Amino acid sequence: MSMLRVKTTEARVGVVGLYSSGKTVLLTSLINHLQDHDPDRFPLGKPGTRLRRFTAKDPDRGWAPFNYFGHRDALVNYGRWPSKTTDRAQFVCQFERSDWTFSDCLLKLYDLPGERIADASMLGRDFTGWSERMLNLFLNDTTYRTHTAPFLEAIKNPGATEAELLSAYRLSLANLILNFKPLITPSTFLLDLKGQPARPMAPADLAVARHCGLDADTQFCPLPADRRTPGTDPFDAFSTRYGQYVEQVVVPTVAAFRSCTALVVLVDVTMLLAGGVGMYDDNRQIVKDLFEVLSPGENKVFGPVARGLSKVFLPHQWRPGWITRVAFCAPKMDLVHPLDRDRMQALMRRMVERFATDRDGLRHEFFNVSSVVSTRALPAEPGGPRVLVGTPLRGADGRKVPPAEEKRFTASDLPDDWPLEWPAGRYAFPEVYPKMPARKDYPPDQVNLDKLATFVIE
Ligand SMILES: Nc1nc2c(ncn2[C@@H]2O[C@H](COP(=O)(O)OP(=O)(O)OP(=O)(O)O)[C@@H](O)[C@H]2O)c(=O)[nH]1
Ligand SMILES: [Mg+2]
Repeated sequence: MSMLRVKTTEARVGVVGLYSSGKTVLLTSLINHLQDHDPDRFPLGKPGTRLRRFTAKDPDRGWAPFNYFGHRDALVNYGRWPSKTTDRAQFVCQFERSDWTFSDCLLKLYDLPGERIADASMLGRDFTGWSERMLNLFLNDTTYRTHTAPFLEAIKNPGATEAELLSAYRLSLANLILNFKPLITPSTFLLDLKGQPARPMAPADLAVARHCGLDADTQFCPLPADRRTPGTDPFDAFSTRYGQYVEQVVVPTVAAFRSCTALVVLVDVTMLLAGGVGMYDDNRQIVKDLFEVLSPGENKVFGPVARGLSKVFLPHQWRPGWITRVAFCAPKMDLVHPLDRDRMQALMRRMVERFATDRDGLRHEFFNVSSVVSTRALPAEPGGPRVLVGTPLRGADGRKVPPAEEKRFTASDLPDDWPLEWPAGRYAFPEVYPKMPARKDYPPDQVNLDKLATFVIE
C-alpha cells in the first residue's frame, strides 16, 4: 500500500444464478480485466481510472480457491468454456485504483454451483416448514402436480415405507428436471457432494442413479401432515437428516452470501426463453426465495450513515457487511441480435425488478452483459431473421461437436414481453465456442462487464 492509502475498502461480491447461467465465465473475465487492466478496454469507476499493484490473495479459511488460472487456461489455450462448478469457491485480490485516493481495494468474489440456489428456501425453515412449502408448491400448480404425480400418489398411502416415499420423490424430481423445471431440492439430486452431476437419462433410471440427501444413506423428502408425528419414522429420521443437510450444504453455500456487500443476480433470458414457461416460473421463484433468505437492503440497526462511518473507522474485518447493491445481469448478450438487446434487458426487468424495489435501502441496476464476446451480428431488418456468426458448439442433433469454421446461424428474435405461455424449444439461441484473443495476456472482449464492476465494487 502506498503512504497515502491509509485504509482498505473491502468489497464482497457474490454471483448467483441458475446452473449454466454464466457465473464462472463472468468472474473469469472480470478477474482477467482487473489483473491486466486497460482503461480503454475496461473503463472502471471515474473516466481514466487506472489499476495498479494487483495481487491475488489466499481465499478465506474454509473456502476453496476459485480456479481462475484453470478457467482462463481452458478459454485461452483450449478454446473451451470453463468446466461446470462443483463446489463453492472464492477469489480474493487487492489492488489500488487511481480514483480512490486514500484507500485500496480488497475484493472478494464468490462463485457457487447454480444447482445449490434451489435449496435457498430451506434456510430459516425446519423440516415441517419445508415439507409444507414443497407440498403447497406441488399441489397448487398444474405443471408441478403433473410431474410430481408419483410422489403425490405415494403420500396418499399412510403405510408407504421410507424407501417407497424416497423413490417416488426421486422419480418426481427426475420428471421435473427432464421437463426443464430447475427448482430441484435437495439439490444434491442434480449435483452430489462429490461433484458428480446428474446425466440425462430416462426418469426411472435417473431416480435410481441419484439420491436426495447428503448421500444415499441420509436421504429425505417432504412429508404430509399426517406423517409428521414426532417419535415416528420416517419423520424423526428425515428431520435429523434435513437438519444435517441444511447445516452442511445450505448454510455454507447459500447463507454465506449474506455477508456480501453486493450481489450479482444472473438472469439468463436466453435460457429462460429456450426452456419454456416452467423454467421462467422456477427461476423467478428461486430469485424470490434468495431475496427472502439473503435479505438485501439497508440494515435496520446501523443505518446508511453508520455504515459509511464504519467503513472508514473500523478495521476492515470488523466492518459490518450486508448487501446494499444488487446488479441484475442478463448474460450472454452476444447470443442475442443487437436489434433485440433492449428487449432482453426489459424482459429481465419485468421478471425481477419488484424483488428489489420492495426493499428499503437497496440500490439496484440492470445490465446486459457479454463476458466473452463470441459472436458478431449481421445487419437485420426489424421482423427479418437475426443472423449471427460464430463457431457452433452443437450439431443439429444437439450433441457437442469439435470446433470448426465460423458459421452463420439464426437466433430467435425476442418478444416485447414474456408470453403468457410458451413451450420449451420455441426460442433458440445456439451456443458457440468462446472467442479468445490469440495473445495470451489480452483479456477477452466484453460488453458492460466494466459497468457492472463499477456498480458493485464501491
Ligand atoms: N456466447 C456466450 N456464451 C456464454 C457467455 N458466458 C457464458 N456462456 C455460456 O454459458 C455456459 C455456462 O457458463 P458458466 O459460467 O460455466 O455457467 P455457471 O453459471 O458458472 O454454471 P454452473 O457452474 O453450472 O453453476 C458456457 O459454457 C457458455 O456456453 C458469454 O459471455 N457469451
Ligand atoms: Mg460455474
